[in-house]
Amino acid sequence: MTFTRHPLLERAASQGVALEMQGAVAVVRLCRPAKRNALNDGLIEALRDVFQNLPPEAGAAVIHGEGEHFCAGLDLSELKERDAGEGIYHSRSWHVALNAVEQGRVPVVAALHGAVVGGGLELASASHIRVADDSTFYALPEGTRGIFVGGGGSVRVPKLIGAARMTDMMLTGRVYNAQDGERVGFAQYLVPTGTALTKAIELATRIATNAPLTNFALMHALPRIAEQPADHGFFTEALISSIAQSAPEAKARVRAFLEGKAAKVQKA
Ligand code: 1HE
Repeated sequence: MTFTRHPLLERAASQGVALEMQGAVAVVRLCRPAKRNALNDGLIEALRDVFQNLPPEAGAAVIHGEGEHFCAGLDLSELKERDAGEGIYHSRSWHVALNAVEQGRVPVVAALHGAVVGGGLELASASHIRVADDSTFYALPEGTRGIFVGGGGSVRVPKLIGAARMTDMMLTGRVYNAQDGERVGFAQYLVPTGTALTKAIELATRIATNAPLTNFALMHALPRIAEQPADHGFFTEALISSIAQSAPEAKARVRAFLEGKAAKVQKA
């Protein structure tokens, strides 16, 4: 592993978010294990800076947490003195940081283990793929703490599990274990305890070999198309698919298949 040096990345590391390159994969680590990677303002700022300034050689990213848990959510010790106005700006600062994850330059794979709760679940939901190990559990304790999600959770979590399940989690404090979490749609992959990071890096390594325009279309066009009325969606799809297929790289990949030089799809 080589460490990438950039002034903002150096500052991010001092705020608790480290970046290492593994080939074309930017491996981003929350490093506040003593506080279960609870997200204070410094960590949120660091996440924003890291995802807005990924090295040009990064073709995909992985995010994971140091210690026994992925992330315990908002650092509750920072909540106590904030008034309503400050709360709005605070929530908006999370939106900027998590948008940098979701709408950045490269797809992001979250490697989950232990607690993925509150703002930690909001962060995981901003990633494009979630790989969970058997120790993972999901919760939205905001409901029992007398607060509400503020990091984009009310937009992103229902897209994964539906508004009814999210309502239940927040009203009743329901916790999903790893197996049920995969079943309801939190994670696309469920792996043995201790292997989520390896699996996430493996997936990200493969993602980094995709044509950049395909990755761009999946990150930026698909979520918008999915929210458009069907007729608008069909139109947007026609535009983005024609742009993607016009790229020289797409033509080279299709030619390679037709000439028998590219892998076939294998039976699962
Ligand atoms: C924290 C936080 C935190 C741990 N803010 N300090 N999130 C929550 O409501 C979840 C709160 N945390 C927990 O339920 C548990 O800590 C865990 C299940 C995640 C982990 O349990 P455990 O037994 O491994 O650790 P611990 O002993 O509870 O915590 C270790 C230390 O981390 C301890 O501090 P210490 O000084 O006594 O060692 C904890 O106080 C501290 N810690 N979690 C501050 N969250 C944009 S809006 C989002 C809104 C939310 O995210 S609300 C949900 C907040």
